[in-house]
Amino acid sequence: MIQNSEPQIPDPESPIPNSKSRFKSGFVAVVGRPNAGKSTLVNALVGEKVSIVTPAPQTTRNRILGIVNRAGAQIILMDTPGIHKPFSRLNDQMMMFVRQALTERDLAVLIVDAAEKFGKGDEFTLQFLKEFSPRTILALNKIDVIKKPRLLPLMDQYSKLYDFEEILPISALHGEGFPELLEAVVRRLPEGPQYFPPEVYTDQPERFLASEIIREKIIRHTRRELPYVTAVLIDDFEEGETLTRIHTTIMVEKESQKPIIIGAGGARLKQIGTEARQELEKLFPPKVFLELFVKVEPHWRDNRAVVAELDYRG
Ligand SMILES: Nc1nc2c(ncn2[C@@H]2O[C@H](COP(=O)(O)OP(=O)(O)OP(=O)(O)O)[C@@H](O)[C@H]2O)c(=O)[nH]1
Ligand SMILES: [Mg+2]
Repeated sequence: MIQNSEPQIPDPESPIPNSKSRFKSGFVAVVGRPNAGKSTLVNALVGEKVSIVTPAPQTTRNRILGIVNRAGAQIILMDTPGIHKPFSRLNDQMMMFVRQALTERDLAVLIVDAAEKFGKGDEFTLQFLKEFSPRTILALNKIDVIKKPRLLPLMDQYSKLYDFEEILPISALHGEGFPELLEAVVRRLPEGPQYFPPEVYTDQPERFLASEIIREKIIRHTRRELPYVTAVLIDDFEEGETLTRIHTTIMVEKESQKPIIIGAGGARLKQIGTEARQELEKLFPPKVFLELFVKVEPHWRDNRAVVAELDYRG
């Protein structure tokens, strides 16, 4: 488990249940279309990077817990992959994680990119949500980039499509609307135990977190040429006092994709490695030795063993 060195201090601004009420806690499924801003929101509310963020859709491939502690409450956010129609074993597994989160939830938060026009993907998402009919707060995200008059008609449109508990405008990037959102969530949580000690903020093993950080850098450098087709497997992870050694395999599907990752004279892979190592050294100080090996694994997205290996709980 990854832990904070300092326990989170309850936020004095946070919604405080009145002194007579008991501790509230619960699991909150954060769902929505790919790229809506789910992971950005979870990171911002937790106050730590628990889930990678890129401008590419289908970045998140797992169900990732991010734990928010507030006075009198513990909110366990479940970040999930974007809701989409799956066409491979990997995508089936991603959607299985969304179903799992929607099954286990006490509450759901649906994140919608308010800057995007309502379309088929939104209809599909609402249809999907209705199969589980959770109590759901709708968060209209990215209000920093939309014209304000757009908001009311959108709220009106959504209110007719699902019986939302509340509809709130937010900007996950700039923290707008967070107090209202947190208050709306905590108000609907059941009374319950503190599931996690306050210093724990995610459930991910260190080696999985490391593979995700590397994958984020790969996507950021190659998303236009290589959408969806890369995966990172940790072959060896040795944490030492002065050095953490991480040996990884980056998978692509075709021989022609290998040079795209490696770049001219290895420049791109070097850049990916440097950026990943710098971030990894913050998690595993003082130094990280990172080895990246690129391998062609044809059709890995339909390979049962490979896809199963990407599930860190499996
Ligand atoms: N302008 C703006 N951009 C945002 C906001 N929230 C998220 N983004 C951007 O939207 C993109 C996608 O964000 P993510 O958090 O990765 O979205 P996601 O819903 O987790 O995406 P998947 O994991 O692919 O399903 C990134 O480039 C974010 O920086 C916001 O409030 N305003
Ligand atoms: Mg995500």
